[in-house]
Amino acid sequence: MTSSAVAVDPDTEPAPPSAPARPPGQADLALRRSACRVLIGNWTGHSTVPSHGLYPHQWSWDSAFIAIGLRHLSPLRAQRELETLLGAQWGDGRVPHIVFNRAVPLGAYFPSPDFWRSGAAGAAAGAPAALETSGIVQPPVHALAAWLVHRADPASSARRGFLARVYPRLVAWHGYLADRRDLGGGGLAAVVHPWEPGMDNSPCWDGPLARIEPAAAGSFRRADLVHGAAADRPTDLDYGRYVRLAAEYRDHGYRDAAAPHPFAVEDPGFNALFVASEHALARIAQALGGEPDVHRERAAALTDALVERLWSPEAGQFLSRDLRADGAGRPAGQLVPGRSAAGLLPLLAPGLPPAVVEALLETAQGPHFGLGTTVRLLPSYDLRGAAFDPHRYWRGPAWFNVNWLLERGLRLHGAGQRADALAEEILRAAENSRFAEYVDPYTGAGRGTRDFGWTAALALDLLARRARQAPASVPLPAPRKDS
Ligand code: 2M8
Repeated sequence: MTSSAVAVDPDTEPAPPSAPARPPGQADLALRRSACRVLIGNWTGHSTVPSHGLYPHQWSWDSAFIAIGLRHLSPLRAQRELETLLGAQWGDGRVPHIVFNRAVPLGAYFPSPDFWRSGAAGAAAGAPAALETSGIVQPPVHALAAWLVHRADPASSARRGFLARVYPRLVAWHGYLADRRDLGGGGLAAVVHPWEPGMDNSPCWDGPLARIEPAAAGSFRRADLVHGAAADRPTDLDYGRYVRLAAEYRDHGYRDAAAPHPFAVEDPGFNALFVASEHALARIAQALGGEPDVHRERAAALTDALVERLWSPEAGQFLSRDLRADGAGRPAGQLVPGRSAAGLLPLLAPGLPPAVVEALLETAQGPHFGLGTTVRLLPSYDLRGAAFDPHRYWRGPAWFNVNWLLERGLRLHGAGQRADALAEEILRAAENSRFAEYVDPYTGAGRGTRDFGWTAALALDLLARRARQAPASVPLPAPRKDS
């Protein structure tokens, strides 16, 4: 595939208020209203739940995506969404993947606060005593979200000192990832639980997970099956392994230097978001009159490490690196052969070598991902992979956040027409599926829970982009003489 337009940096596009606006059509207005209804319904007073049933607390990367959409509805709420999350940051800089809402009954979600025991078990790592959180993390989308939220309403952001308050916390968060999570010593952040890269049940984790002794089936009670179909959700065996890994980390005080981390993987999606957010931190530093170069340098070093450690010229995409031996004779430090959509997300990095960009664009449209050819939306896993399943959670379905990120990456690297087409499909699927958690990549049919937070938020964001973009490509009707 060749790039279809001049590269556009989505972060330097005109801020919404100064951009030319097309009056949105009736269909866009209706979709916008529905998306706003979801975001208003999922708001709890200080943050937004992904879904009241399946995920009734605050999730880390969900909140970042939600803030990106919420900024079009209420910039103030979007700021508070991120402030609430960052208010639960630990002393060592980690931003926990769940911030629990004490008003929600304990049994509503598993693993619940009494499993994580953050205040007691995480004391040495600086877990806040007054809040209940998990002890693992999720991808660092937050600085990118903070920058986009600021740009939606720079005046209220400045008045509230939003950037000045979140900047040191975001710096500490990135510092945690760079200093404590570089378990491979090659300059990338490693994830230590399959929930950390956010693509929990990816077939890429099957190998690294196989060496984990699962927690006994009767030792925990899943809450997810009350809300989701068993055929769509992870198996009990996988859950047993998730529980074992989290319990072991907890029992080592969530201290990365002490925990054995039998699951330790460098994920290209996680690190691509680290790069994008480090670039956003540079912009935030500049806006605050501070020093952006340190962030630019880290972004460049991370980009180099991504290419050096995770690029596979044979696959034409990035792969994960398993930092541990598999117990069946495979040594530590091997690339995991499975093709996850995470391996295309480094398109979010502006400084990639052109040959890598070209190969990624080809792979996205080729037989493994079928973008613009066999599927409507980018699947989460290789269409040709033996483990591909269009319905089971992260093993093939299309997710709205991943597609939104890809849309952004395509635009960044000059594939504007492909990005426009993808945005249309995202909006169509969001509307037709009632803001589903994920969809069948071939048909767009909704799966998982509905009225899902980031689906509504990112649809709102794309609608706002469409309204800004339209004058360039769609001629406006001539104004009536008398108006
Ligand atoms: C899913 O993960 C949670 C655990 O964190 C779960 O299955 O219970 C994933 O899709 C994850 O990426 C997402 O952040 C979370 C909440 O939407 O749900």
